[in-house]
Parts: sequence; structure tokens; C-alpha cells
Amino acid sequence: MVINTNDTITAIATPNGLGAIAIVRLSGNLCLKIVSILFVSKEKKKITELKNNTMYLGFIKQKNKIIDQVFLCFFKKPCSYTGEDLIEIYCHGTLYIQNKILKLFIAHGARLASPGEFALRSFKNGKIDLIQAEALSELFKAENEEAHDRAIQNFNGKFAIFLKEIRQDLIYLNSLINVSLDFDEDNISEFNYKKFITTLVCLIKKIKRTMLGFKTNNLLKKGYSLVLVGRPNVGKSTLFNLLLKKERSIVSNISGTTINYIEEDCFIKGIKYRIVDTAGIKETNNTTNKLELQGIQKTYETISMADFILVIKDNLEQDLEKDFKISRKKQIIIIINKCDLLKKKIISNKQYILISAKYRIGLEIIKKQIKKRLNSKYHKTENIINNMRTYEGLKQVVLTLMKIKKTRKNYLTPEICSFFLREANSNLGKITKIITNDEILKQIFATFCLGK
Ligand SMILES: Nc1nc2c(ncn2[C@@H]2O[C@H](COP(=O)(O)OP(=O)(O)O)[C@@H](O)[C@H]2O)c(=O)[nH]1
Ligand SMILES: [Mg+2]
Repeated sequence: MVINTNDTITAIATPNGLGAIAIVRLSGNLCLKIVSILFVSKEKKKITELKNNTMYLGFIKQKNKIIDQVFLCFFKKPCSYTGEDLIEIYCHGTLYIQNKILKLFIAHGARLASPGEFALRSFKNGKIDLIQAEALSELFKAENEEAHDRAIQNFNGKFAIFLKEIRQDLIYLNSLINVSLDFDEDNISEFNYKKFITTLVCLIKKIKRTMLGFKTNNLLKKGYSLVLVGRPNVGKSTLFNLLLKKERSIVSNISGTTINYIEEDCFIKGIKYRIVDTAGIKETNNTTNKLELQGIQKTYETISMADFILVIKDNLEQDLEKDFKISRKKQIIIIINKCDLLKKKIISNKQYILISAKYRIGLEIIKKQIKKRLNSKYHKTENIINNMRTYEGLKQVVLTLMKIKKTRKNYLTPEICSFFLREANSNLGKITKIITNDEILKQIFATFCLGK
């Protein structure tokens, strides 16, 4: 499928619905011709007199009938978002007016744009690179501050700076072997193998560190799983509701009330979690109730998938971690609930947090502890890879560099190094621009909104 970028496209750039103002966009060669028929400026300016980056008050007219009083903004090519002549009409935001203007543009030769087609033209005309395009797509999806910050950083070129550094490192590696290429064969030992390999290993580590950030990014988007486990009646559902700030799970003193697990998204200190309330696991698993058994099986499954586990007890004695077969590698926070019933006075310490879910005591300590564990478990830096395509691109670079690293010293000639360094450089290039396959491009830009 070929992407046509020669015609003139139009779309409503503001959300579908009634608003104070709506924006209708028009981009391509026919822009000026179309508005010369439909727009009359208040100052009776000719369309050929329109200046770049300037707004004009006027009317959209169909023959002599006024459709709306609007502002027209003209962005002359190549100084526009799409790199083509681009016109934005700021009209009154009724559905009738927005659609009428759109229909008039189409009737006079424009085509309705597909989602992301303006951004696609921007990319094709070299106004933004693919990383920026993808960052834009992430920006639209960003639901919280973390996701927003990463997307905006990439749109403003943070990842581009990283790629530039990698390219410079490759050039430096190349310079190390080029010294030896200048020598004749007898002097091949001049190739400083040790320095070359040390630099190469550093570079591989640097890229891998950044790739690790991709996994963190994915978790941040979808939410870390935080599972509440414990014996029946210890107050799991009460704490679950408290964390969610709503009565989502049934609280009761009847053992076995929560049969299946319940999960909900929630933000704790700005980070997204998927909190799971599970069926309590009894001391002796002698229940024959099929539903209860299934519920307990599901609890074990959620434990194995969890990023964080809150083990809830209502006394100090129970040793549940072993009982519930929780791997030591998991992030476990032990909580002693119902502190309001305790006769002896004890306080929270490194081993456990004392709370009363019913009386809302100790919730802030739990939240702080979760945040602390999160920071220690998942490093927060280098979270600049937003998508699988970039991740795979960097993986190819690493795989190519690994080919050099794995080649035995005796066989590693400067020519071989040079060959693989060129390959790595080409892998790197593919990440930012050299994508010729229209299908891939369409996939990337199709995630955008209409009018973007
Ligand atoms: N005194 C006291 N009772 C609590 C506390 N938290 C929960 N409960 C009670 O313990 C019972 C079981 O609570 P629930 O949340 O359903 O426990 P789950 O089976 O672990 O989900 C209910 O009657 C709750 O009101 C608490 O902090 N103090
Ligand atoms: Mg429950």
C-alpha cells in the first residue's frame, strides 16, 4: 500500500463534540486555492497577500451565505507542522459548523485525512523524526505525570541525544581500529585490542541499561501488580477498599467472603498499580468447597505473578510467607492489621508495619514503604524507550556489537571489526528514520488522533 502525500488533506483537529471553539485543518497544495473560494477576510485581503504565521479574522462563506465568523491562520510551506502549506480555521465549536466547513473543504478538492496523517506528512517532510512521532503518540496516551514527562522529553529530543552519543561511541571505536588499518600487515599488532574491547563492552552495557528502562516503562504504563494475601478475616478486603478509596470488595466477618480475586487500578504516590484482593488461604486446606478451592488456586497464581505482595496478618505469630510459598525474590511487605485490638503496645519496625484498616491507621506508612521498595527495585533513570520498535532496534545494535565481542582474539581483524561497526551504525540509523516500508509507517501513525 502506497501512502499518498501529494493531495490536500483536511480534518477536525479538536475533539468530537460541542465546544467553544473548534479547529479545522487543511494541508497540501490546494490549501490556498480552497480558502480563496471559501474565506473572505474582514479586511478584504487577497489570499495571495496572506502572510506566514499570521491570523486573519473573516468569514467562511458558501456562495454568499455566511457559515461562520472565523479566524484563519496560515502557515506557509516549509515553515509549517506538515512542511506543506497548512491552514487552520478556528470556528465556533458547534457540530454543525465544524462539519459544514469540513464538508466544504472536501467539496472543493480536499480529502478527509486518516488519523495521524498530518504527523505522517510532518515526518515525510523531515519536520519530525520517528522518535518524535512516537513520543507524540505516547503523549496522547499519557495518563499520569511520569508517562507525560517521558513522552515530552523524547519529543524534545532526549532520546535523539542518546542516539547521537551511541553514534559517537561507534565512531570512536572505528577510530581505534582505523589506526591499525593504516599500518601494513606486519604491523597488525598495533591494533589496540584491549582498549578496543574495553570500550566496546562499555558501549554494550550503556545500551543494555537503556533497554532495561523499557521494561520499567511498560510496567509504569500498565501498572505494577500489588497483591494482598493472608488468612481469611485478617482485613485484606478492608485494606483493599481503603487503598482504592471506595467500597469495592465485600468486607465481612464471615470467612471465605472473597472467593475470587478482585483487581482494580489505583495510583499510589503518582505511580499506577493494579491492586489485587485475594481469597484468604486457610491454615488447613481441608475444604471440599470447589469454588473456595478454585479461589485459593487463583490466589497462588496471583502471588506468582505479583510485583509486590502485602502479606496481611492479624497477630504477630503467623509465619505466612513460607506457608504461602512466596519466593524470597519477591518484594514482600508484612502488615499486622487490627492494631486497635492489641493489648500490648507495639510499634512498626523493619519487619512489619502495624495498621488498623478499619480505623484508617498506618495507611501512609504502607504507601511510603511501597514507594521506597519501588525505587530500590526498578531503577528510574534512562526510561526513554517508549515502544517495542525502538527496543528491537537497539537490540539489533547490541547483537551486532556482541558478534565482535564473541569473536576470538586471533580471528578479530580490523576489517571484521570495521564491517560489524558499519552494520551497527546502520541498525542505529533505522531507529530514527530510514523506514521505507509504508505499512510500518501507517501502523505507527494510525495510533494518532484524527486531525493530528
Ligand atoms: N477491629 C478491627 N477489625 C477489622 C480491621 N480491619 C478489618 N476488620 C474486620 O475484620 C473482618 C474481616 O475483614 P475483611 O476485610 O472482610 O477480611 P478479609 O477476609 O481478609 O478480606 C470484618 O468484620 C472487618 O470489619 C481493623 O483494623 N480492626
Ligand atoms: Mg476478603
